[in-house]
Amino acid sequence: MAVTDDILEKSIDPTVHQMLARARELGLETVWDRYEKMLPECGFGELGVCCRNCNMGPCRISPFEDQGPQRGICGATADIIVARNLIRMIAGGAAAHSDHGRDLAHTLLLTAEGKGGGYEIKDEAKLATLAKEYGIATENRTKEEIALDLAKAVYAEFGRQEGFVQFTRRAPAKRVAQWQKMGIDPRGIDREIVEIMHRTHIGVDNDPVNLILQGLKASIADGWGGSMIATEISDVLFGTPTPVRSVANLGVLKADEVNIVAHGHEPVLSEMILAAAADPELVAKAKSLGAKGINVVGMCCTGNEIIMRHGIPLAGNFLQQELAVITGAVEAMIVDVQCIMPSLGSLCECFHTRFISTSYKAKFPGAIHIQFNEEKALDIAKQIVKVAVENYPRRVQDKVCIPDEKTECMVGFSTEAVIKALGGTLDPLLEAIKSGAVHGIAGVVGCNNPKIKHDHGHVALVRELIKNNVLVVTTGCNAIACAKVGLMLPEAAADAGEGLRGVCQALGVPPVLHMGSCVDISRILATCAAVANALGVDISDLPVAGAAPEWMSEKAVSIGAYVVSSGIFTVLGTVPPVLGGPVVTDVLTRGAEDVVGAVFAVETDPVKGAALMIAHIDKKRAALGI
Ligand code: SF4
Ligand code: MSK
Repeated sequence: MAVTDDILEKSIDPTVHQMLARARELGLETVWDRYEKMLPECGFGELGVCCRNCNMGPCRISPFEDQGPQRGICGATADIIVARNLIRMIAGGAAAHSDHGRDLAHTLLLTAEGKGGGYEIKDEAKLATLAKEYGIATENRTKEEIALDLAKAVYAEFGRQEGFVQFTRRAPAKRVAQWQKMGIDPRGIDREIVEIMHRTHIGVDNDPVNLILQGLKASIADGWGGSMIATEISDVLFGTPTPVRSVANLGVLKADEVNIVAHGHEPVLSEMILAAAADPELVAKAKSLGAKGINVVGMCCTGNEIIMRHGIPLAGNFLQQELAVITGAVEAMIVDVQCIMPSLGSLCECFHTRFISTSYKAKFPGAIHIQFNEEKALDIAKQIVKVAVENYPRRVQDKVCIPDEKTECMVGFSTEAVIKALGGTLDPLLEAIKSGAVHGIAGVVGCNNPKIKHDHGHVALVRELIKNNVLVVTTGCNAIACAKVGLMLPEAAADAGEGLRGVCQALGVPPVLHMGSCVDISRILATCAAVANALGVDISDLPVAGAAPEWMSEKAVSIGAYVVSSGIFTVLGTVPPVLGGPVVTDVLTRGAEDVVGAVFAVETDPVKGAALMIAHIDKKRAALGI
């Protein structure tokens, strides 16, 4: 297997180098090959100036005034088209996160009604906290009675027509007042998403700024609504994460066990897969077929969900999903929704791997579909695990090639766990920020993207931040990248600046805190809100910044929009498709300051991206007089 120079350029991760060389040896195509075949990518698409919103088109606007059309057939300008396209991306992302939240609400409802096939309420303290927030009586009531009212209350957030989404009121009063002033305080989660689809239909909203405001409104309904519901209800059902040690990278696959990769996003399925994999009958069956046991590992955000609650090893992030199959050692790739490449079907056919889809919302060519149903959750999970176990004898040993690399990590820093690590109050963190030992806080999140050297954007940016005493909180594929290079160990404090190093060493925590999956960016929002409320300021006054160094998904667009809408300056490491609209670009990078107190910046060099974040933190510190 030859690791050539061009392979070295694709990732900083040695497992990726090894598996890409292996893919070439076997004549298999990966996401990187398909990316290269796609080049040059469509210039109109990159600028965001193509429109297919009606069948008079498709239309595309020429970036050169004297060469080609400057308006669509209906008369839409480049800015109208760019704004419509951008907020349709937000609608897609907000819908994905929020449907995740809805599924959790549904599971809570079934569990409260005694119909949850194996689920139980694990965090009663959080249930009580949320009940109080919603004004639900708790005295002399069973946890199921309280949970039923809570499930109905959060369910109602999706279809609400008027009023506000309850969790938005966790934001500082000044922030809520600004949202109300600008008309972007969301009414109901679904309503704001639907309104984007209406406004972007031909002949409806043709004011780029008005369109973007609706995009921000829907994104707030995601971050402070759908995503926050997903996080909070997951905690009620599966437990609020606390720090736990585990390992990350493809080396977590085992040569002598049944390997099951749980990939996707929602913990509803993966929690039951874990329970099923511990079933004595299935373990005995695996042993009878020659395996030493059943090894469940996570991929992408499902991986984040189960590593932070159970310490289950994490196989990798978005760009590693195909590579896991190419190890030849995966008996089953089990998926639910989001970030699952449709290429997995044909790739699994080159190996013995069973590709198992489980959601009626997400079917794939080449997959076996076993429909998951919360009411019979454990039974169906056992059925799925059985397929994996029975597949073990079909493994072709000559095809097995598992990289050695795996790195230890400490994960599971929910807001509650952070406060506990601080001794029960935010005060030590506030003092550290005031003294300058912690210069600021950065939320670094988001995907991988073959446009950028895999994990380089994430790791280089995070290293630069901690070197400059900026505490990093992270979720999603950034979290996985950081775990794989050892940045999530308390020992990584040695790589931090002197102030941050001292704080981390005193508390025994890493300088990069794992806060969970993509929906758990809501934990970052809640932490920022708690800090701002403690200081009596708005989030936009805090020395905090955000970044998505390798983002690619529509969910990331919605995330970026709600993070900026929450008052947090955000650096994007891949260029969003907006540059064809000068008004839209100006609103996002300058004008938004007057609307929400924060803007986007685009910087493809991660070290320069970190410098922008640090400069922003400097500015906020100076304004606070610290
Ligand atoms: Fe073209 Fe306008 Fe139709 Fe879009 S909505 S495809 S710009 S005519
Ligand atoms: S999994 S949305 S690739 S972070 Fe949440 Fe990773 Fe992005 Fe999916």
